[in-house]
Amino acid sequence: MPVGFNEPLSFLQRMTEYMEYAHLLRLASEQDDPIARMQYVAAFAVSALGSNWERPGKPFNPLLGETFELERPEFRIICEQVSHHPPVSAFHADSENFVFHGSIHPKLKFWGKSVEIQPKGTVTVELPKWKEAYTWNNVSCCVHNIIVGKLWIEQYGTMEVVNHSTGHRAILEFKSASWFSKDLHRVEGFIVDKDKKKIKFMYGKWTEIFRVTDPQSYEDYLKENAHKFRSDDKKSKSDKSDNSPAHTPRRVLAKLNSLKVSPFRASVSTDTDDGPEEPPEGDIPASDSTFSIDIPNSVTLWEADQRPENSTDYYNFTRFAMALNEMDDDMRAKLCPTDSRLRPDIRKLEEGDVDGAATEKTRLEEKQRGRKARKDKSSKKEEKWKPRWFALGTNPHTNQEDWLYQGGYWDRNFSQLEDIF
Ligand code: CLR
Repeated sequence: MPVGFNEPLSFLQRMTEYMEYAHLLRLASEQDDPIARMQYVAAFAVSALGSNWERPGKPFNPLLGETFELERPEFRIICEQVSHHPPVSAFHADSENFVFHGSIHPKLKFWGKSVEIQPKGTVTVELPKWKEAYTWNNVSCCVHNIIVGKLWIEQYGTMEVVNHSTGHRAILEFKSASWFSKDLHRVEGFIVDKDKKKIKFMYGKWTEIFRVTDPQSYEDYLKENAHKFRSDDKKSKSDKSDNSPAHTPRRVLAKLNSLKVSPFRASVSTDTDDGPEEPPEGDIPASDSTFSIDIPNSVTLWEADQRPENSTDYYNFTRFAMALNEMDDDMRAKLCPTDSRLRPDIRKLEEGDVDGAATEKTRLEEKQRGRKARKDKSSKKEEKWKPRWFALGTNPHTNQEDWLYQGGYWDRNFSQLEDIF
């Protein structure tokens, strides 16, 4: 793929954008009530996706062993590319109040006009003060109009945030715009307790805002506004006029139905995996931005920061993204030599040198292939490559395979690292 599709960030840096609203995890840890904690953890999970709005730039594939670190007042994070085929990126963030870690292996599927990305892997938040762990999965992502037209991103599917200590769950449905354009970017769902009783209704848009209210206020609101919910949406497909979500695997729907917390008011889709639905006109569907965004008795948990004015000149970056390549002299002196900030191709693209970036990218990829060929030839076990900061293990909360941080990065002993750039 030509560098022209790229944005001057590595996927490790893009992943770090999850942390933009890390204060929500601090707020979670400050709440005495487990439901209030769940509200903030769920808000964090939604906020982590906010930076993807209007961000169709392709981040650079991290090189094997590439790392990225970021220190901010609210947290510090270390990421490493732990596998190249298939690509897996692991991260571990910590602070006084929380630990946040996980790994992502994005699976890409090309559907002709669009590309669908399933970010496999679980993420975990630990709140040591409460001895609690929360886990959730990432939802799918689709980039539309990859051949012609304006690129746009949607995220859809079911996210289930589980508190493993109390059994509370936040089950959130990210809606696909291919059913009702008014659903563009909408997220909604319930917090349920271990007996599946609905405790809170949460709703908003992953691009803008996330709010919470009580289930009764939501029910009343639905009754009062019943006329607005009739399927008079011109863009919706007549043969699919129920508002069951596209893309939701049957398994998940069955589960939601059995839990009786289905946030959608219609029958279950029997759609099989036949690719993302294209909106009728191919363009970005227009969304009614005020549509049920103001349900009585709501509290706003998260609101996206406005993008800076020059954002459109800089790959639609958020203010947070704009700072990710920053490197002053102090930092350069202590930085790990495998850090994304030191990648020459990304640096060249950031400086506007597209051809130089392409040349460097090719050089780095060839160097990586050479490294791999040498290792494959070598029979000695100790010469096989293994990640420096993470190791494959079992996540104690999910009992699933996970990449776990082995510690030590912040001691900044960076000897015996391979030269990857
Ligand atoms: C979305 C949020 C998930 C993690 C994740 C994984 C893969 C990322 C995706 C996010 C955002 C969109 C993304 C994708 C990889 C490639 C794709 C960056 C961060 C870009 C937009 C693809 C561009 C394709 C060109 C043909 C235009 O939790």
